[in-house]
Amino acid sequence: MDYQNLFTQVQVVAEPHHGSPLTPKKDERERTGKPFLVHLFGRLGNAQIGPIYLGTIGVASLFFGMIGFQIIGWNMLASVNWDPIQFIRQLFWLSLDPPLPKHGLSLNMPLAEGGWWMMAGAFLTASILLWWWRTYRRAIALGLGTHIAWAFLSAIWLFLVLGFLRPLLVGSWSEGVPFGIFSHLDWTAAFSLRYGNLFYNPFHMLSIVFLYGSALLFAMHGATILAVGRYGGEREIEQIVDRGTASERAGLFWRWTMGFNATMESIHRWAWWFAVLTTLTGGIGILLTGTVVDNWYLWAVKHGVAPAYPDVYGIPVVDPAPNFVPPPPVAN
Ligand code: 07D
Ligand code: 07D
Repeated sequence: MDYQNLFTQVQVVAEPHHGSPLTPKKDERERTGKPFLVHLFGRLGNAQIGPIYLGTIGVASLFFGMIGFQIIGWNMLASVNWDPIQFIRQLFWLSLDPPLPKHGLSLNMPLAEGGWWMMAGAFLTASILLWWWRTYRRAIALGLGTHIAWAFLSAIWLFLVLGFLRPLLVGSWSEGVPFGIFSHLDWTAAFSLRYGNLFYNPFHMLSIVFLYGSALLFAMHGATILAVGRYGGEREIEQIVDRGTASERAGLFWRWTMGFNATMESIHRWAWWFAVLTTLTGGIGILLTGTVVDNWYLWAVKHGVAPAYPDVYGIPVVDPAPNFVPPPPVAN
């Protein structure tokens, strides 16, 4: 029978191992927990669970993350009058919103007018930055390069632009993203509309190129390695140095079909750059919006990217936003 490697997998079961030895520095601990095997996990990945490294930074990150998560959750529960049934029913529609626009960049506003959002944001940001530090320090401790940490930092860059840096530049925390499943989608759609259609933002275009490219590369790479699994292609290192190996066949396939092929090393460099550039270019695009460019459609018309609307009424299209006069508040 042929070895088909799409749903089937080889589960190598060995005596649980503590992992390569560490030489802990002064402020470092050992990995904790007695490792054990779970067959079902072995069907997805490695069957061994633990030991895990619980350093000060990791514990602090989890602690801050829990606080941020709790602030969001309890605010959502309060918004449905502390009714647990409605909390579950409406969960995807519930939201903890950023401060009211009148508070600008103030750090002192009522909790119900954005104070809770500020706190949740601060705790979640602390948690994410501490987790970043953990990925950096654990890599060094294992003798690895720090590639994972720098890739993660690219995602954190977009996260900080969305919730911190752009609001800071335009002078209002109210520009930040709400915490909520559907409310953050509404924010995304409203943001695009408010700034004249994000499709015309060239950095949004670049971000999409790298997002789609990441999916394509991932599919090609995953499929290629599975396809040469029958020759032991996933055992990369011993494959690279010989002829007729899975690795050489994997390359040859693409050279035959496309005329050009990656190498065992370069494919991972491509993947890294595509993923990293998705959020790197994205963050640039968001930071330019409302700061350098107010309306991406008009920007695109000006630069010959988009055609102007036909001149039907004899008056040119202007950005409606700066001329918008909000209606007077309605008494309730
Ligand atoms: C598969 C790895 C696992 C990660 C998961 C996410 C939470 C949030 C909620 C505390 C690929 C865990 C989710 C911890 C819990 C609360 C209130 C990663 C994988 C499973 N979004 N977004 C989602 C975030 C932004 C957009 C889903 C985060 C921008 C659109 C999930 C951020 C804009 C769509 C989610 C963030 C935007 C989503 C699935 C931060 C522009 C969808 C995510 C920190 C980029 C999709 C209902 C996923 C969806 C979706 C989380 C930011 C747009 C809830 C944490 C502001 C258009 N986003 N998002 O699988 O189904 O990622 O929404 O910046 O269609 Mg989002
Ligand atoms: C959000 C990085 C932060 C995440 C971090 C993770 C936790 C979870 C979980 C323990 C995702 C923290 C994790 C807290 C812990 C557990 C379980 C990465 C994030 C640090 N767009 N759009 C993009 C497309 C439109 C809009 C990027 C497509 C419309 C806005 C991407 C289409 C409008 C923004 C993209 C489309 C619009 C974006 C996101 C099509 C809405 C952004 C890349 C086909 C009507 C963001 C420059 C990413 C951006 C963004 C794709 C359409 C709005 C390429 C394919 C026109 C406001 N869009 N978009 O990786 O960077 O996000 O824009 O229509 O801000 Mg868009």
